[in-house]
Amino acid sequence: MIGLNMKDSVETLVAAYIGLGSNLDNPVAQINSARTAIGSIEGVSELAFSSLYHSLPMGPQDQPDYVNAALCIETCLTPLALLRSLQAIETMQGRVRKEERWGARTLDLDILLYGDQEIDVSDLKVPHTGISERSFVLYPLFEIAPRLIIPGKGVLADLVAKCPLNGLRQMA
Ligand code: A4P
Ligand code: MG
Repeated sequence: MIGLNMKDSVETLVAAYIGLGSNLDNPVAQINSARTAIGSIEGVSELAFSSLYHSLPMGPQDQPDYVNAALCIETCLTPLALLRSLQAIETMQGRVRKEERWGARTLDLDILLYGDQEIDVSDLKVPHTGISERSFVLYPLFEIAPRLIIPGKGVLADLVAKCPLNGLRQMA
């Protein structure tokens, strides 16, 4: 794992939300081991983890269905340090980046929210792009943070009310 130094950390702890997705090589196991790995990052502790959700693929349809979940953490990592740590976990769990947009993957870890910040730099957009239209993001997030406000997008409960399930279902 990447070592923590002063420029990777902020002074006050921030609540951040991470979206987890997988549709290859035992997605349930992928999501559960990613949860453990994220909780083991230096400077990160878990606050809440949603149920697992079964979802239909957004993007190319010739790929398996997904398992999605949302995780709330408390962290002293900067947004970019958190992104690097999440990408290292994706790589450790066999993620291969291909040309095809939105193709199948063992693990996708997206920073959905970082405190109440809006971030727009070349490697990182927060809130995550498309957050307000994706059932597989909104419903797991709503389960763990029903009163959340999404910076620049509005009240999460209102976004959920407007978003069809699109085949999303909570797994047992
Ligand atoms: N990046 C920018 N902002 C962020 C952020 N907030 N969190 C950059 C994480 N990464 C962020 O990501 C591409 C680049 O986005 C990274 O280099 C990072 O610097 P990636 O993980 O390499 O590729 P990707 O995930 O395929 O790209 P993209 O466009 O972010 O895809 P999405 O939006 O993550 O969607 N269907 C279902 N049912 N469930 C899913 O979870 N996921 C996707 C991928 C497609 N279809 C899906 C699902
Ligand atoms: Mg992604």
